[in-house]
Amino acid sequence: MPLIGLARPSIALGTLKSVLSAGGVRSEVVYANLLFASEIGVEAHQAVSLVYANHLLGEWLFSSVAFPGASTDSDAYLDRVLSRDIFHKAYWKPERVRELVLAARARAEPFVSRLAEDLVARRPRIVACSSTFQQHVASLALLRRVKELQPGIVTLLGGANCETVMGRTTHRLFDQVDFVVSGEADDVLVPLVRAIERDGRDVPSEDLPAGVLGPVHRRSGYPRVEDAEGADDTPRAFARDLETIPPPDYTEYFETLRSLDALAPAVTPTLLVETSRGCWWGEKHTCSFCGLNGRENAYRKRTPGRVLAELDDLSRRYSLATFETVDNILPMSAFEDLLPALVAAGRPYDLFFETKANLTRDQVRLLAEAGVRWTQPGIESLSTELLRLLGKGCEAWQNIQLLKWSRQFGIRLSWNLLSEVPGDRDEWYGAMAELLPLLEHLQPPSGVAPIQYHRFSSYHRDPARFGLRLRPAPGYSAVYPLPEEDLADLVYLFEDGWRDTVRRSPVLKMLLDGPGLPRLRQRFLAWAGRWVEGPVPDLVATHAEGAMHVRDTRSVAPQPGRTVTGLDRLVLLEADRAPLEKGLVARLAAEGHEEGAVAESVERLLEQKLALRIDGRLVGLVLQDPVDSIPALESGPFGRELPRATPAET
Ligand code: B12
Ligand code: SF4
Repeated sequence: MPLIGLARPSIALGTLKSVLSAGGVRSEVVYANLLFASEIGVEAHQAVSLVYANHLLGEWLFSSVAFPGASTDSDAYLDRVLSRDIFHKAYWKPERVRELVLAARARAEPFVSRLAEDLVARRPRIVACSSTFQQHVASLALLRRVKELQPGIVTLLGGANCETVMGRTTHRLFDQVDFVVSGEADDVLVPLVRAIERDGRDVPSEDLPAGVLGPVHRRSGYPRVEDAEGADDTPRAFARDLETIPPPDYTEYFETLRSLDALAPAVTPTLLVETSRGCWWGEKHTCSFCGLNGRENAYRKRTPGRVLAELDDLSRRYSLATFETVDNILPMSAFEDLLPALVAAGRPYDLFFETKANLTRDQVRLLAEAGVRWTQPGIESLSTELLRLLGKGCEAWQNIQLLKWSRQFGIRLSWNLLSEVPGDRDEWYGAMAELLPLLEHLQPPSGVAPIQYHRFSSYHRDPARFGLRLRPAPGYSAVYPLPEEDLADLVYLFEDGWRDTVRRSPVLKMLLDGPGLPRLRQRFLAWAGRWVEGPVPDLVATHAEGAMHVRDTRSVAPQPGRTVTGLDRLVLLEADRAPLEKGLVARLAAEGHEEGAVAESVERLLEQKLALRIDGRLVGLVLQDPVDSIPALESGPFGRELPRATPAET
């Protein structure tokens, strides 16, 4: 269902279709997100999608269809959204967005009615929706209409929005939903469908697999389990063995896209593939802001043989060689098996992976050689103090090393600097701001973004520990006609009441904000500006006859070129590995260099801004010629929706 990106087939529905088919159950997938986007136009779809998620604009489009009779003040809601959404303003004038959004909302009701009629005409036994991101309200609207048209049809809902308590609350509040699957449906769907075939809606609770909620629970009470901390929770289904789950079937996605004249030319699709589930890091230390997998982080992975076969099969079936993996984190074993196998196969695919940030130089090079030219390494910060608060398990110097090697080997990064981290100190942002100009030749983050509060994160589970007063993001109250207690159990995004008050009050902001964070934002803009306007700054060395010739086009460059020789050259070469400074001095002294001379050499390199000192280490910043080019934004393994409005008069 709408509203979700257009350039990717659903790996959840593609997989479940294959699971059903393997279990002897016939099913069809309907890409209602594509159908709706084709009706409202790509521009309107983008205008809605680009709005900050906490406003819930995609959900709001369908709220009057899901909850007819509920009163909403559209003008007040849109005024609030349009006045606060900064990103948006770069692309469209607010009046244009209002016009597009209102036109799209007016189409929601007829769209849902027609879709429901079409589905009912196909005479299904079960109608099911997948709900992640902002697909919940449109799904509730559709299932409601289907029930009105044909009360005998059994309805089913699953997806990230149905994880544990959210699934239970959805089921408790909305009786157009007969069954909810909380968690991973791969192993439970076929038994559930068989039980429904046998008993209809009246499947007894003992026949419902763990993680499935049914009408019986409305009468007998919902199943409960204790979570890891002993708190009351709702069960989630869990697939133990990824190897037994068949590859996804994306047939309907490509058929639908091809059939929509208004959409096909504007959408460049990519393929989704899954090599692992859960998070091996989160199994031990979940990052503080992470709400992944309803806290079920148990890590499971597929064998490299299976992954390679699946890449090959999907690529041939859909004539595409671009893949976005949906793994939370790349398995470290991939450096031993999957990635070398991709190199050996001649780098046949263009791949995206989320990875841990503390990778070695050789690991980064291997990623690039294997065709992983775009990664999301969860950098989050260049301050070790902040990284500690965030529970990232790495230090600032490691993140800088990753930035350096990714530029060296031509890997594009998706990364952010997080701000407003609970427990932070403004001086840490200030210290980071001082670093940024030195890194101008490395890829800038996409922004300095305030931390978000997600359900299942440490912030959500124990707000008092972080001094937070979390409440559902304000957009939800414009979407659902529900009291805050229900919303608190239904939704995914939260805001901190106190920070929100500060953010909105210029006086409080002035009193409480220090100079560090604004300075960081300023420095980020300068950095990003140089990359957008071009030419991209360089700090690159060529080597000849025992000398290093360094070309430096950063704004902070003391001079555009210099030759580094002798001990300075030796120290700079060592600094590429970011050694502990003490160890570096001791090592070079043991090799016969005078300790004082080494220390002076270090100071000279710092002055020349060829290295920086952080976390007790000396981090060399210079890239080595030749530097591989980073793939263009438009050529990555992500799909694309075009045209995005240009920052002009639209
Ligand atoms: C890949 C991914 C992305 C990708 C692509 C997403 C896409 N459109 O496919 C990108 C990078 C774009 C992305 C972006 C974001 N993501 Co993301 N992402 C994921 C990730 C890592 C994997 C999703 C996935 O495809 N998994 C594999 C499939 C097979 O699993 P699944 O979708 O969960 O489906 C299973 C079950 O849910 C269930 N199921 C699903 N549908 C149905 C339907 C029925 C009928 C049934 C019975 C069962 C069922 O069975 C399926 C098989 O087991 C998840 C985390 C996770 N591990 O799930 C987060 C996740 C989906 N993302 C999340 C978030 C918050 C975001 C962002 C908002 C992050 C941000 N702050 O910017 C953005 C916004 C994206 C947007 N608005 O479009 C949240 C969503 C929360 C929610 N309630 O919706 C998740 C769950 C992570 C988290 N907890 O924080 N994301
Ligand atoms: S943020 Fe990433 S690395 Fe951290 S626990 Fe979540 S999935 Fe794992």
